[in-house]
Amino acid sequence: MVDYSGKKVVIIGLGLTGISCIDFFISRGITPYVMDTRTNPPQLNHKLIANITYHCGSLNREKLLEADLIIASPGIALFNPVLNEARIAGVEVIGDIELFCRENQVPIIAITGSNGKSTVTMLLNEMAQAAGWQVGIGGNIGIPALTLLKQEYQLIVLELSSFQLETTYSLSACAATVLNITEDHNDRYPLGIKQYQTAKLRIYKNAKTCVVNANDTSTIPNFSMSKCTITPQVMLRQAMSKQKKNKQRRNNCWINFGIDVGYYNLNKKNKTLWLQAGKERVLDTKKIKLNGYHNYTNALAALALADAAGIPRSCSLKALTTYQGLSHRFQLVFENRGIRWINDSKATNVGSTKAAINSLQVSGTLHLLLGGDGKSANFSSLTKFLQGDRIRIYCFGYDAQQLAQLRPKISQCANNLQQAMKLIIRKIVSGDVVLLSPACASLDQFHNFEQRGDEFSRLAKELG
Ligand code: UMA
Ligand code: ADP
Repeated sequence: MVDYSGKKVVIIGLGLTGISCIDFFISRGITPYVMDTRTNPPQLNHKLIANITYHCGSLNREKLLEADLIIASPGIALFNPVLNEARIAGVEVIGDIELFCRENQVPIIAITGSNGKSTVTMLLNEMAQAAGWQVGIGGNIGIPALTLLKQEYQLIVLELSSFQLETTYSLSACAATVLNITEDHNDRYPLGIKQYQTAKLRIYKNAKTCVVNANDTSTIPNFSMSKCTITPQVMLRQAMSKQKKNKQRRNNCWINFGIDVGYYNLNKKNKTLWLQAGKERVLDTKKIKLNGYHNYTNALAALALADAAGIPRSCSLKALTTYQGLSHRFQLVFENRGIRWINDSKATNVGSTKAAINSLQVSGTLHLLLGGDGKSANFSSLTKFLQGDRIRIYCFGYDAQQLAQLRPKISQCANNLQQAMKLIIRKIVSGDVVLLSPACASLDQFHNFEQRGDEFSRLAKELG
């Protein structure tokens, strides 16, 4: 247990993370100082705040410079000038995951990536439970990691965002993965995708087994994401051989998964798609409850992590055949008169919307709802997924106009989701699919992606 006694601790952010940090320090006899840039953060009424001094509406420079230790919530951009000033003045700035890692003694499986983190985290939860293990899950999935210190576990599965990894130094996972890297959070990474990638790759530091995506070389360290003239296969070989050399130095193990390539791979044999581990076919994908190619790669990654953590293979495979997936992720919420309504509200970046379109089979027309806050994304790579005359696009929210420009002739703009869905209802016929896979965050018009997904589902049932 780390001794923080006598330290002046400042916590920034009065959200889920901030509350869990306040609780942690109080339990160790330290009263932290708390600040939040919002004037009236909702957690201000929390019982833990009762005896705590706080400052709201801005960052309090004086208090930050006086501190010994600053705990920054993931929502706080580290390039904030005041925070930078404190760092330069020698104040230690860390996050809740770092606090957790310094205390934790239980093996950790750590998961990051632009998409699929929650799904893979939940799959590992199911796999470990199928083996009868006491397993705890936390991190970006919505359960602050520090709350996991309150119970005994045999295994902890952490979903980690790039924001959380930026302030983490002591993570030492038994198995870690970067599932994939596609553009996201441009508003937080002014230096571009390389900066975002660097944050994500921090997950491998000290990890015993590193699980990389053979189809996505940017998940492999020492690999430049800048334009390259060699083929992805050659790039992958080079990067993996570099890793093998590192392995001898650092005694860690590298394993890969992918479609058609990788140790854990998706393989077609006699029209059947199999999950394969090495040379062995381990599961017919028809038995997997989750839909879509992207979920098959999630299953492969989960299997690789579970094997590395020592979960019996038979238990992991059983979990893959029973787990139904989380709400708001490519979820069929209503079907009537031959029309399917799919809620993929958690698709908050371009990569996840591409995965949804790739996984769909539509006999009629696809009515695609795009919109929200794109977080400064460049949407142009979506265009090639929006081709043909069997697709119509309906845009809403902050980035509606920009999204409609991807294919102006088949796009319509509306003020909000409800109006956009009213436009759709006049046109749908049997065989069509209505897909909410917005490629944007929801925060411009909703509290969160769950509220957006719930509104879609409600309207689907009401209108459809
Ligand atoms: N705040 C400031 N100044 C800022 C930004 C935030 O004072 O510049 C304050 C807010 O006013 C608020 C508090 O900080 O009072 C909220 O902190 P936060 O935004 O860090 O959110 P938490 O409630 O602590 O939730 C965080 C994660 N949120 C973010 O990373 C933005 C949650 O992930 C995570 O579940 C939770 O910790 C528990 O670990 C959410 C998320 O959107 C789901 N993650 C992003 C994503 O998945 O794309 C990365
Ligand atoms: P995350 O926690 O990283 O946001 P989720 O499992 O919650 O990931 O899924 C978020 C979105 O990404 C959903 O729209 C889902 O359908 C999509 N998705 C899930 N796995 C993948 C993947 N491997 N590649 C691309 N998109 C994915």
